[in-house]
Amino acid sequence: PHTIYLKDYTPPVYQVETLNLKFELGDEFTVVTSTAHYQRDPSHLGNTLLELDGEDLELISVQLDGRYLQVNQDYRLTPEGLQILTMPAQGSLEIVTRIYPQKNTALEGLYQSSGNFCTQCEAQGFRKITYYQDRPDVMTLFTTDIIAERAKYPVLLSNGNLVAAGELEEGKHWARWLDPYRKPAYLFALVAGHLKHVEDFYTTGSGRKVTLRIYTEPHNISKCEHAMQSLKRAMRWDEQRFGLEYDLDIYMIVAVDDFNMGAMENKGLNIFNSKLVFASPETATDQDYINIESVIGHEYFHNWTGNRITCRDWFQLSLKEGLTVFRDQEFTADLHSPAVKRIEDVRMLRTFQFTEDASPMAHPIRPASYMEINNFYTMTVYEKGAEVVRLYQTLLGRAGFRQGMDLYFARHDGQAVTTEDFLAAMADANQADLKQLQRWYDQAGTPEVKVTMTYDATAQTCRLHCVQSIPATPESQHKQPQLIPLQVGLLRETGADLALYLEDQPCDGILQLTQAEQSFRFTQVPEQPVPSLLRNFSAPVRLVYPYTEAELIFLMKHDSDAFNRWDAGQRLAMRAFESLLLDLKQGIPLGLSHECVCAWQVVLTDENLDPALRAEALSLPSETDIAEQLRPADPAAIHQVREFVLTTLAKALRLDFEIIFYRLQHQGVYQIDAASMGKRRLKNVCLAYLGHLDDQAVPALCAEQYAQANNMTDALAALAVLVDIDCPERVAALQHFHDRWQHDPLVMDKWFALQASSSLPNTLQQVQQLLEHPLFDMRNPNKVRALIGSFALRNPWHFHAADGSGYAFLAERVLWLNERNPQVAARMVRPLINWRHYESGRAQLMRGQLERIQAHQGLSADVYEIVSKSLA
Ligand code: DPP
Ligand code: ZN
Repeated sequence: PHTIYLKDYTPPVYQVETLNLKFELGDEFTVVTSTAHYQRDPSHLGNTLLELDGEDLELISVQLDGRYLQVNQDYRLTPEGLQILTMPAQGSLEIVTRIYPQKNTALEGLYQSSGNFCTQCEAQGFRKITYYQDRPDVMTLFTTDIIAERAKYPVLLSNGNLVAAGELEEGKHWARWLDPYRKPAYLFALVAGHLKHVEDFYTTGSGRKVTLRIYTEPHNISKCEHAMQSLKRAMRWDEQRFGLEYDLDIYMIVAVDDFNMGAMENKGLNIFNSKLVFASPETATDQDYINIESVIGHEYFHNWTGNRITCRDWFQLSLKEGLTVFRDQEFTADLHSPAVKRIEDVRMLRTFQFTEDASPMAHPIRPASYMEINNFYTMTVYEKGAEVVRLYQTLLGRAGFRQGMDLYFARHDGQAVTTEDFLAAMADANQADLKQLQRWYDQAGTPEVKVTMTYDATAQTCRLHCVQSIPATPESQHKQPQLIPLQVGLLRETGADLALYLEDQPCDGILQLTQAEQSFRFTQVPEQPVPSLLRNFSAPVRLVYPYTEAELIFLMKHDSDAFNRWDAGQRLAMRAFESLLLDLKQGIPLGLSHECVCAWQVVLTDENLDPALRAEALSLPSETDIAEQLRPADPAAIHQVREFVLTTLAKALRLDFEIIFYRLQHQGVYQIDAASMGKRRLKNVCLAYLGHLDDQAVPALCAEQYAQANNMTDALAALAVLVDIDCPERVAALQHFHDRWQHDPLVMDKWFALQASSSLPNTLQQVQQLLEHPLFDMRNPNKVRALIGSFALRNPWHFHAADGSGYAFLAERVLWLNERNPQVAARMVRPLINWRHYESGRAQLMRGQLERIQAHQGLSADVYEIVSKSLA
């Protein structure tokens, strides 16, 4: 595999005016006829070479303006595709290829899922369908003809509008779709199969009526209502918040069971992992409901940020993904609780993106090079990318951000552009100098901001001294300071916020860090305050401040910023873990301070606090978070101290947990509004704590909740507690769940995932046995993620077993997947790559498995890139 560099970008020599695709879908193979009108860029006078990408294609014929071309004379086949050697300034190329969708296990290009045809073309799947310039800066008008047997494939779909359809001989039929918007090949989609749909309508702000359809296999048709309502909410929200309306007469979503990612925003024809469409109270958790709404929103929002304005090249991926994740985050925040959404997003960012940013795969949100672009659909490009978009809004305000968006659309609608274009639109619309923000796009690594405070009682001033630094990462050792908006508050002894004056000027609390070291002096500060720093997580940085335990407890109680009130609790827990780990090492008996216990009691029992926020506060940093922050990590010790803290809190606050649990126990009819979800969340957090008590009553309590539950959230929460306890109730409930849900693959994913995350001693053995379970299927990405992904990512204690058994297991699965689905294989190998963060015994074992994978013959580019970079 070779490396591709951003600096080598050159515009395409030929543009495509129109593209006609004809698919003859067959039982063994599919014949694709593509007819494209090419037009050479006038600036390229002499160039007659037209390079088309193609992979795994059987070429049948090539015609140029009606004349058959001869191999080696008129065209050449290369490992990357097809070169037309004598391409005139304009001409029509008809290329016929044969492909084998039924044998496509990589799930890229055209493939089958449950016997139906579907496509996944982003990033470079289109080249597995036909020879074409498979790059996002080549945009054209697509017309698609689909021909198939009517009995097997009654539904034939592609992008745009259905313009004609008819019958053919031998029981076949056809349909023609025309997409009136120019688009790159990665947004092409085709679906053919035995599908049913639900239909609804949406009237846009300007009064156009849009048909909305969700297509599924017939047996799932009853589970699409939530997705449909989510789509309508998303359409309304984008009009209200950004003035953006949908632009076609029909919007279709198709749910498929076999899908590498979450969902895909193909123009007018989204294809979704069924996990992100189907919901009913009995089968989907509250989190599933929220995820569905957010991903339906995400793909819908792409219609403007991604489709109408797309990326010039794949280095610009964050242009559409960071922006669209930001938009879906705002959508969820506006519809539910902004504070809860912010906390959850930051929790995920810190757990997974910070880890990635400190790994050998660290890359800027706009990478400068890649081997396999599929490896860059990352937490960094998506989630950190969204944080960088958020920086504009924090700096410019909502109104200023909206002006920037408006200018971005006015300037670039219909174009393929770069992140610089986005920055320029934001800056120009606000007459702001945002040049320094560019560094966020080019430098990898999580910035660290160290703050210290000095208070001068005589002058009544308070100085915050800020030092920023960015760790070395593979792409550069020496970093330039970035523009970091640091939102702060100063708390009085009463807990109230002081009015802020910077050098006697009123201040909104957002400090702009632009230099490596900087001081800010607040005046008119009558008493020594406690600083609240990085409020609402105003930038994706690690904030370091020498807080005392007492100050953190004070902030937990009083901070007016809900995010920081939560974060103070997380910091308090992290301090406790750190000192307990030291005690454990030195053989000192473990203990948790009385003040700490009381601090959590105060939060738990604060009836004025939103139950969801109480639940968040009681959800302590995960073992993965601790490993990430306290290196070199010893996963066994981390597990031990974290369990110690949970058990100590459970014992000390047992009565409170029980009171709250019983009070919230029965809620009647299942509802998915934010308030009901918050109550269920708090109740189930209480149950999880009670699960840490060594008490006979606990399994019975869980078994009862499991049996009584009228919704999946409560059933699963009870089962999750049982799964960590070796008791007859565990066996019975797992068996019951299996028998009840064996017909539903998505629910069974939960059953596999639960067992893979169990803390009981024989978990790896159990996981290995489950690989043989008749309902398990290594070819289905959801199953792989449920069983193997959960074990490697959600069960650090067992995955990092000191004997290396977890690592060996993962490596073996990665090699199996490597042959069949490289994209998923490359995802699964990731838990090994941060081997340098672990104590030396485990580090060596992890490295050993990476070397074993590297030595394997026939390694895909996907896996090779990650493994070789990890070992470098
Ligand atoms: N572009 C897709 C998404 O993020 C990924 N396949 O929505
Ligand atoms: Zn996206």
